Amino acid sequence: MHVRNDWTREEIQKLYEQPFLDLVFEAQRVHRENFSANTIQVSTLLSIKTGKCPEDCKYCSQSAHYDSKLEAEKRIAVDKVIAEAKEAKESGSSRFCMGAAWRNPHERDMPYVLEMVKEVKALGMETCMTLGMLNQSQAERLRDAGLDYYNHNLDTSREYYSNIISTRTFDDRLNTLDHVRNAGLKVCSGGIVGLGEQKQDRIGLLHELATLPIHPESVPINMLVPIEGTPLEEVEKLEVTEWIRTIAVARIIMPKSYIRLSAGRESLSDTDQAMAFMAGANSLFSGDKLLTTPNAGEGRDKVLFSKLGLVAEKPKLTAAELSVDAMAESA
Ligand code: SAM
Ligand code: DTB
Ligand code: SF4
Repeated sequence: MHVRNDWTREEIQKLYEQPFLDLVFEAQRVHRENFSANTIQVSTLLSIKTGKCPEDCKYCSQSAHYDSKLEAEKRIAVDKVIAEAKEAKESGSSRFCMGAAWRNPHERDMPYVLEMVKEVKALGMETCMTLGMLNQSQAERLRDAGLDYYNHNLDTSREYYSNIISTRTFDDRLNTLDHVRNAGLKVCSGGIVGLGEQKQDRIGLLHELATLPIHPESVPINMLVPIEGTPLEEVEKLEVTEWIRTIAVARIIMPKSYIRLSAGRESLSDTDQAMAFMAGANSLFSGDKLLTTPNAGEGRDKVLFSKLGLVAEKPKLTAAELSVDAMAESA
């Protein structure tokens, strides 16, 4: 299938606004052309530095600008991270995603994150980090340490961005994505719905993602988890069908990308999630916790996978990585 980076906003709007069942049907057709129908990629998240973030993202429990009652935590020890990664691997996760509440990593943080990447990678897992803005040299050093993916979301449309975050710009986000891409890392970038945005903003976000020079390999579609104490605490809940429409359009316009069910799953029924898989979602975060908020736990996901006949994807490792993995397992 031909992958397009020249989608117009009008084309995306037309896809988004078609009757729901036509949209989901088309998304499932595109999905089956590009992926195996019943396989889901599973990642696990861990917060390696929690809270007191200098950024003012209005949705976030970790921003120092709001009183969200979150208990802040300093950088956690690398040993602890490795123990969590091993546990995630044993429970069937193929990728380990480490997040820090920073505007950007300071140079003094680099040895810490680089060591962590090396050690998680040595377990035979795919590695992902989300640490805020990166400069070119930081992206390259992360790549050299064995980082596979970098998560950095565009979050919402360019027009709505300043209503949600004022401490950085949409172009700051695009610059970091450029550095990550130039370093040869895989990109994980998506957004949040349910911020009080309009349909036009969801369409605008999809348009930005699908017209990047190379589509992100992974596209998380988060649904707002309202956090007490943040400005978006009382925002009106978005219709689940709008979240599913966003997923379905993402699947159609970025046919080779993994579309990830991210935050917000805990509050959704199994049938809502089944509909999201039907709309082409094929990855998710497992475990009881996301970064700071509860997630549909492992037990609930096992039941969901078994009910729907879904299987977790095995990590995609090179032959050399697989032999390291086998050695680690026999040790
Ligand atoms: N600090 C880094 C950054 O912002 O790039 C990485 C961590 S941040 C928590 C990662 C993403 O999680 C955000 O871009 C946003 O899409 C999502 N997120 C954060 N808080 C959320 C919430 N309350 N509900 C839904 N998604 C949320
Ligand atoms: C993404 O798009 N969603 C994940 C991951 N990337 C880092 C984070 C969701 C965070 C939800 C709110 C919380 O747990 O603090
Ligand atoms: Fe900080 Fe990321 Fe939360 Fe924004 S989303 S406040 S950058 S941790």
